[in-house]
Amino acid sequence: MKKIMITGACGQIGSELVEKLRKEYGTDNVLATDIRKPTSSSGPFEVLDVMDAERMYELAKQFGADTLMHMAALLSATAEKNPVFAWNLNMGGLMNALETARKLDLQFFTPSSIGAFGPTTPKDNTPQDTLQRPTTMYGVNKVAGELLCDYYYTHFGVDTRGVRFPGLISNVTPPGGGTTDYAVDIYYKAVEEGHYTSYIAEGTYMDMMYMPDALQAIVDLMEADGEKLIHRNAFNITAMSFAPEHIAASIKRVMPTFTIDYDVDVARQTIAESWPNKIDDQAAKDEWQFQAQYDLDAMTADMLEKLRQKNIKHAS
Ligand code: AKB
Repeated sequence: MKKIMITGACGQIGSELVEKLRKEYGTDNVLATDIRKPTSSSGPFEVLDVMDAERMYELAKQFGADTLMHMAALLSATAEKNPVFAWNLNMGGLMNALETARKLDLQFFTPSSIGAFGPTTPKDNTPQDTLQRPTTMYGVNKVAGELLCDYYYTHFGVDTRGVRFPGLISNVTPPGGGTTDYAVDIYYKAVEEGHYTSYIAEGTYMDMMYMPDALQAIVDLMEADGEKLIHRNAFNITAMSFAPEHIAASIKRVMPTFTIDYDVDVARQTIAESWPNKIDDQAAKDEWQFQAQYDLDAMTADMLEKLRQKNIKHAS
């Protein structure tokens, strides 16, 4: 993997992935693309609407890409508000990206999500291969995307790879429009106000992961020996599973005055309840030695420290 083009490079994952890959493979070997221009760029950048198949293909060709990482997508809560647009963007963008990969023989990565599961999926230790009948448009897109990636591998030999990400927590670029975003917001509000009102109800468990582990997982999966991969796409991966009261307790261990209360948002709560409590990531561990480094308290310590440093910067 040497010449990598990324779509959705200004998003929550994309913005940090670009920096990680530039460190690993060299600044000029990573082309960042997004529909909006970043305020600053550490290397090559091109504006790209993922619905524009021709421009996507031309940019990848001109850059001499050997890898395409397709990150542009609408998240669960936003997709639910505008399902037709979500279908067009999430599926149209993915189709254009897979076609670009097929025509140029690129290695390919795109993330699926715990959103690919639904209320009839086993909730605890959710197996890698199980029932997938999601009840959200995002989930429908993710299941279709997983199948499409499998199809491009089996029918066209495209080296497609992917993971099912849990909620991702980071202190760099805020997420937008996700159901798991509360687990990011809570840290910002803890530092800014010492209090958080959660839109997700007490007792609602979801899988989560700190961003450095998510980025390392992408690199490790893409570097893994393809011969050893049985699943290729949509590997379950997780680092921790918690409910709002557990993340609050973790913050309290560092900031004893922190408080939480609840004002549940029915739309996002319904989505959360349709997702697993905790997925089983043994296949990722067996096939490409996935291992997360951060547990809840390690993540909390790092998040609070980084956000406090940022605050000091803002204040000065
Ligand atoms: C969301 O909440 O929509 C995402 C996801 C779990 O895919 N963070």
